[in-house]
Amino acid sequence: MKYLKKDNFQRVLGEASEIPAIDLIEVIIVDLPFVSPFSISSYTWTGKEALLIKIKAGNYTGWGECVADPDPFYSPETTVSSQYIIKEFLIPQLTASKNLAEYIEYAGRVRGNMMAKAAVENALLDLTAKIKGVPLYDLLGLQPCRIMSGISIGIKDSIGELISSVQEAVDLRYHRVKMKIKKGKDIEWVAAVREKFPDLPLMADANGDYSLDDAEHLKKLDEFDLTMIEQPLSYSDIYFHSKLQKEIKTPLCLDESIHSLEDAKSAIELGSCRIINIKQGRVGGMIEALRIADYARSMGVPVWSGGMDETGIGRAFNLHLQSSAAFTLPGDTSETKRYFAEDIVSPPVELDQDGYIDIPEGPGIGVAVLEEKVEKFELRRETIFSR
Ligand code: OSB
Ligand code: MG
Repeated sequence: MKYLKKDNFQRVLGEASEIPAIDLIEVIIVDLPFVSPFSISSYTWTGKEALLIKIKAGNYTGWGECVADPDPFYSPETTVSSQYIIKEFLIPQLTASKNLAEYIEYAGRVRGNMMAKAAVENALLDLTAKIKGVPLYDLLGLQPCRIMSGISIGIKDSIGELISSVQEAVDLRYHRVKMKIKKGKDIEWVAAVREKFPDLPLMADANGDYSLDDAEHLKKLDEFDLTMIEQPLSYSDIYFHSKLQKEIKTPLCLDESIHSLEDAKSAIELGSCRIINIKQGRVGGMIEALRIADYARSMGVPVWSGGMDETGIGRAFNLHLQSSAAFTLPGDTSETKRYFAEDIVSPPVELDQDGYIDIPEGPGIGVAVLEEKVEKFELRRETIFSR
């Protein structure tokens, strides 16, 4: 079985729960310009500002990426708020803990701040896998496989522009296309794409732009055979999605309002969604992501891996995650070159002829972090621990 049955953290890190002797921990904030701006219903980004964590232990270096943006327009967490939580709470406990179990228990007491927690966990997992000399998927007890690709196309100025972006994605053999929608750029826009691409696996993401009062309007999307509608209602809502799901035929998918296994259980029990977008960076890391995936699978709810326009570091974690057999739908992992002219890792993510992506081989996340590129895009850096 490719998916994890037991408690993942215990299995993965419990046996070897010593924390490696850490020499240095740095937080580095980088800002990579996008090839073109990316718009969702709530905001437009022109680049990816990301907080990176670098943990050095002897000759090994583990990397983590925090998916928070500098602004609170997707999530309440920001690069600055996560830097604060990491520096003041997570790292002091990590370096004072005798073993990982102690740190994990403490991290569980820190409420919210899942993006900050994920970044620290990422770096620890990458470091641990590198010390053991195994790929990250292997550390997590997963089997490598070809990963299905998917693309998230931002809101465009015109329907014509949208159609040509979808055409490019289809030509590259992406396995499914997600289009962003918002009030005023929805029914007509989806209809136009569906008319041009009748058989395309297509879905729409509203990033919380609607309310239950818009149910009649949203029901018009039922005629376009979308695989799902992602987060139509508020970023924090679970309950009203259950009411909407009863009225609409198209499966709903939750993104923003799922931060933990508990949230996933509430959503599935209430019938708020029939599909879940799992972003490891939004739910506190790979371990919680796998817990949610396993639970959803046991409930017959398909999941897929979302993305946060990550640099190559976060993107590599998303790829390893998708080696879990619970991820049965194509995610939002697309080619590096559509986001960045230059990335901070090598090799870039590329699609093969059939639109699949290979998981990078090699210890840890399997991609090499190019420190000269990190320096090139660096905004600021802080040493938060040194021996
Ligand atoms: O809602 O999934 C989202 C990007 C930034 C913030 C929110 C979302 C997204 C994406 C892009 O859809 C996913 C990606 O290409 O990494
Ligand atoms: Mg989304």
